[in-house]
Amino acid sequence: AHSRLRVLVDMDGVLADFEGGFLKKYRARYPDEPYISLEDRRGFWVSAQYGQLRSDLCEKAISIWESKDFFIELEPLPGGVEAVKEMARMDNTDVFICTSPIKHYKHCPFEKYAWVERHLGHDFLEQVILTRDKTLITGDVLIDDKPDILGVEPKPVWEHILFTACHNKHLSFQRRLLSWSDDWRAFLDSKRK
Ligand code: BVP
Repeated sequence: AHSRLRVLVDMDGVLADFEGGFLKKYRARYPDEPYISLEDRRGFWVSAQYGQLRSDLCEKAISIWESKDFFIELEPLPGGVEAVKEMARMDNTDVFICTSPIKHYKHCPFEKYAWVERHLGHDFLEQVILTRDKTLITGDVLIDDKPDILGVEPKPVWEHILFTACHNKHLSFQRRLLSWSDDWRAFLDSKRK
């Protein structure tokens, strides 16, 4: 007997280009302020690295993703939408988009649903999980660019595979997906029972 494989896919930095979208809008809004090139990004939190550059830049960075239309206008990362659609068509496979909204809730949760509808279709809204604590969600695999995924559950069910992003490429990590051109199908097959 075989059981179904449940795949959890993160949104920002995995399906949607948060870092590229942030830098473009930050530079447009604050053309005279210093910025951090994607090559120089370190650490998951954009706000923390901007705050280290100059303390007032932390809140300037935050103002970008708290603005209307930030999340809906993020460009899809290459191959991500196609990969998720293919996963959803695979036998014995359930795919969910598992994403943490920011606490400034005026635009972000709405725009995350709108992004999924725009790029994956209305029916895919059934697969969206918004949570600030991914350790509570059960699944076989979590594809996410954040290196440390912590929450109240000390032993999450899923295996985390790190999706490579500008901020995490220098870290050593057990399992990685270098991009959506990498062999995600083989990784999923290795998890099937
Ligand atoms: O909604 C995104 C953006 C936000 O955190 C969420 C990360 O969600 P996951 O990718 O883990 O699902 N976010 C917030 C800050 C700073 C807040 Br203060 C940041 O620097 N980077 C970031 O992604």
